[in-house]
Amino acid sequence: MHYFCILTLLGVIVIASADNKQQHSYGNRPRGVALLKAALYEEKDEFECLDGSKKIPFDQVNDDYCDCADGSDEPGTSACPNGHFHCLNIGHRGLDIPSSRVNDFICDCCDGSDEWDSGVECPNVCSQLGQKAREDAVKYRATLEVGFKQRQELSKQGEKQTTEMKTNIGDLKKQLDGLQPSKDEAEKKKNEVEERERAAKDKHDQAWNAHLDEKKKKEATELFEKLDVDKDKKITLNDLKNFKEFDTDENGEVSDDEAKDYLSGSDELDVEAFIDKDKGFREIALRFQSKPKPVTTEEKVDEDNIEETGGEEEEGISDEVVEPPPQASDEEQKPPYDDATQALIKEADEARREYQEILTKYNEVENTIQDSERFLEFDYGTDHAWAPLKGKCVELDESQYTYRLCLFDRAVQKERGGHSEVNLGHWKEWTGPDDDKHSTQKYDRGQSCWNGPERSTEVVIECGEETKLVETSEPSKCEYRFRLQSPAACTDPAKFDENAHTEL
Ligand code: MAN
Repeated sequence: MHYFCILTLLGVIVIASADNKQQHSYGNRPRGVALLKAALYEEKDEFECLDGSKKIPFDQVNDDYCDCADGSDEPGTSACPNGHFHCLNIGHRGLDIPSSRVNDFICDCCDGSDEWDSGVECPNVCSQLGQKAREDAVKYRATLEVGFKQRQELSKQGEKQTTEMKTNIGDLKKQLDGLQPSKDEAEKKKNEVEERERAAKDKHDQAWNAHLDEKKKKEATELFEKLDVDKDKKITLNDLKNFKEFDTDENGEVSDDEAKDYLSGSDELDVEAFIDKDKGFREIALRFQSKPKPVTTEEKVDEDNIEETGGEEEEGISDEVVEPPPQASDEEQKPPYDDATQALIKEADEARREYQEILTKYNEVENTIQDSERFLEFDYGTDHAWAPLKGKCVELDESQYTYRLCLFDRAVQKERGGHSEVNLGHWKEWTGPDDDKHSTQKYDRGQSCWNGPERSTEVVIECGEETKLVETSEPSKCEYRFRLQSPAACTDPAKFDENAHTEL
């Protein structure tokens, strides 16, 4: 019995010593509980876990043993892995930290309250930090004041711009509808006159071609008659053997094969075939053109193989010179179109000009509509404040590069002093969290990285008095991050005041 009493006494002493350690400035609340949660931790016989899952004796709160699944029974120790410790940070700003940071030998709270049992001395720096934070807040408040006014201005402009554009699109579409009949009419007229113009030109051209054909036929017939030495109305191999022009290998005689080459592979050609076989006639004509010289006796004697090919008396080549057919068909100028055709050409030119004029106007209107519709496809924020900034470019020099961002268009990296540009991404979308969507932009599909992804850029946006790039970095290869300030991101200072008030 005596022994039992001693144990009980020892237990009381241990608890009392734990209590002693609970010297803190949380008032009646257990250590680590924010003032806002005071009512939930009011001292009673029992404590109910905040998720309602369990009730435990109140003295098990902060007993360094985790009882509640949500960690709510250990706000002041590191016993629960999912619990939270609230630093009061008087003089600065209260802060919730994960329980695991309690007594981990690292000072997390500016008042040092998280290291209450580790032995680590954490100086209370809240008043200095608080002072700095208050100064920063005052500056930020002033920026918000100026920036928000500008944002309201931008918003007004943006709204005007988008409404005007919408109205414009309506007007332009009407204009387009109005232009359509005149455009159709002008096109119809142009097609109709062009049809007549083509017919008249064709007639003229056909007459000209018929004339050329006739002329060619005459020339061919004349040539045929000259080549038809034996006048049997056929040009045969024997006929051609009379002309040095067909002695392709220039051995002093025209062989069967050489002659055949000029008769398109045949042994003989009558006048119709000769005329028809345009190629044959042309080649013969050209042959005469390129070798107009008659064959001299001297030349014949010089040939080595005269003996072998037989006497020049019977089989040699005659001196007769065949005049090449005149090439008049190529040289003769096509006569000008007759007056009626010329009048039609003029009429068609005028119809083309009129159609072109109206088409250009129509296309201009159509392009303006398309540009406006494309402009309106973008999300310019809830108050359209980003609309006037579309296409605006800002630059920043960072190490060896100049970075440029053209809003809603693309991001670029340029070697300083160099000319070539690397595309860091085309406009993709707003990527901020649901409740602050317009705080981050994404640009992707940039130039491919060697052995890596296509370059892309995330633009993190904060309030500033002017739209400018303030920082650029490449956190991982070919993935860039820009920090952009802009009045379009400034929120209402009244809201800031409200929040500041709530925090206090
Ligand atoms: C260039 C620049 C860099 C990038 C490398 C990747 O030098 O675009 O930003 O990291 O290419 O090869």
